[in-house]
Amino acid sequence: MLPAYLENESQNMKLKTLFSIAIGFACVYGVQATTYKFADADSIGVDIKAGEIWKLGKFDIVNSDGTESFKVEGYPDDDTDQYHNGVTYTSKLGFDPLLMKIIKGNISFWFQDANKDAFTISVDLNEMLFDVGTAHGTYVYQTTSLDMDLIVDLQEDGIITYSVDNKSASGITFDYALLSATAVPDTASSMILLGSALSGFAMLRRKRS
Ligand SMILES: [Ca+2]
Ligand SMILES: [Ca+2]
Ligand SMILES: [Ca+2]
Repeated sequence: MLPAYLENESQNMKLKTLFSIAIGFACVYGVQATTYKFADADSIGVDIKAGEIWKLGKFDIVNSDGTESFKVEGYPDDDTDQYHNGVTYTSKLGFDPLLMKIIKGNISFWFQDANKDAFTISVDLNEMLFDVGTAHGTYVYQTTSLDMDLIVDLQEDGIITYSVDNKSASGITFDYALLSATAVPDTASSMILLGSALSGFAMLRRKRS
């Protein structure tokens, strides 16, 4: 058995190592301009009749919801910039609402109208209503950036729900939905974590002395 003071020495070494790891962790989280990319790719494939509201949409960048990825198919390929035909989108999960902060994001929806008739669709993201106006045939709705309400909604739990209200006189097919978001480390909560690690360390010291 080791003399008591030697045991204490090795305990101190361990604590010092822990301490410097905690500092290193805080530096990585707090100083570097790390960004995280998240996405939820949803393959929908539902027909929504005239006047019907489809309410099952959910973007989730924390947990998987069944659709891992989709490839845009059956859209005009003469305008790839608009329809992204042939492009595959894959979910990237793992957002942590406590440790990360959403800074921006965007949403895309793909719709088709078999008859090429004019139709109107509203996309409802919780309380947010987007009127996409009158469209002809194939339509892609895309926001360039999430607004503040949506960012707050997403930040809270990594989830945004959406529904589609088909206000046109004919049926539509809702093919795909995509959410992309960018997050950065939340320095404030990292510092709180470091703070509790430090006070734990201080308590250990007091207990042993
Ligand atoms: Ca989803
Ligand atoms: Ca999905
Ligand atoms: Ca939410």
